[in-house]
Amino acid sequence: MTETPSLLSAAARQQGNALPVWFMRQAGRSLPEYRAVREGVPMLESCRRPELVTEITLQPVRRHDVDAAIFFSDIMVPLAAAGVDLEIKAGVGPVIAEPIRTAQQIRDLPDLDPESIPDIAEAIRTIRAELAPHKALIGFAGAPFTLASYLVEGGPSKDYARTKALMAGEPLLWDELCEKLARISATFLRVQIDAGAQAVQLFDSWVGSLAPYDYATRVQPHSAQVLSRVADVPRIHFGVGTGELLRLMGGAGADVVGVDWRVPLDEATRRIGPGRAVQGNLDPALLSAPWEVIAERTRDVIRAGAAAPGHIFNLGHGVPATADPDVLTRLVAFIHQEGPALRAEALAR
Ligand code: 1CP
Repeated sequence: MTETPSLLSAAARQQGNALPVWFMRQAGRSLPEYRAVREGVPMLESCRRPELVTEITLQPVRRHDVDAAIFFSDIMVPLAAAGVDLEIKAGVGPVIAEPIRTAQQIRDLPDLDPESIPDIAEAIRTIRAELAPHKALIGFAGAPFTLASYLVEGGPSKDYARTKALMAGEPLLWDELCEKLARISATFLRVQIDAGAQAVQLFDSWVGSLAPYDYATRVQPHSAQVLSRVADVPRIHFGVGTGELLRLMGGAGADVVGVDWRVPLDEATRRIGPGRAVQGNLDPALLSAPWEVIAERTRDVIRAGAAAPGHIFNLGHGVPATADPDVLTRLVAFIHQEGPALRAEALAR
């Protein structure tokens, strides 16, 4: 008999009192064993070596006993694989050699051939073979807006000024760019699902910078397109600072909406509307607070999450590089110990 991973039950809104937990950026710089295996290997290269991807993906599962592994890769990997000239610079993030500034560059943007990334499929298969059956493997991709923001700005940005100028000033060109990015992301997700990823997360990390009108007209349709192509597995959709966009993000079609720490999960559930599970949302900055504070705020998140038809515990964004891994391990144990009783109590109210 195989045990259904608790994350999949929660995404299907059938979790009962069980409370799955994983952390965005659980694999990465907060772990000494990650820093050790990454030593001297550039980020993009490390994402294309199946043994390394497998090891890094499994590190936080072994150490913290989280209920899901997230595939170790990056939202820029499928763009690089398609032929976009880019780098992921340590301490900076993605840097694009020739940022998109002309219509011709959008027309020339290559497609992603699924046959060109056999290493991704191989890594997924190996991870699934090594992962305990009650743990879920989450695949992921970047949503068109967040990918476009890197391509247009040329790297990380604070205001997304050029991206917004293209979206508002050349909406048809913007749509053409996003249609291409949606195809690339959907292909990247399909390769992961076909190789064994059991759920997917579509990261639209920077979409919280947009007004609802722009999101509704120029972003949601493209994200919805990606999500509709992977409807055979549970889909999680996440962005930062999306308090005013939650209803529209729920409308993009995911099964689970990821919420940052700014909106309590009961209020987020009201905004998202019926029928969708939530994921979140402890403020990552609290990881450096005294344990009793972390425990109390975690209890608050669990109680508020019971208002939704499903709840996957997570941070409101990624694990900070400076986080103490022992705190994360203790947090997972605490959620496993106290989560079910807290949920049962909150559900009975
Ligand atoms: O040298 C290093 O260790 C590089 C740091 C790093 C890591 C560990 C980058 C560069 N990417 C990653 C892995 C990664 N990226 C994962 C798998 C690890 C895990 O979650 O456990 C995932 C899911 C991502 C996705 C990703 N990349 C997002 C969406 C998630 C989010 O945090 O909002 C984004 C926005 C990126 C771009 C990116 N790649 C790397 C950095 C530092 C950034 C952000 C740059 C910026 O601030 O704009």
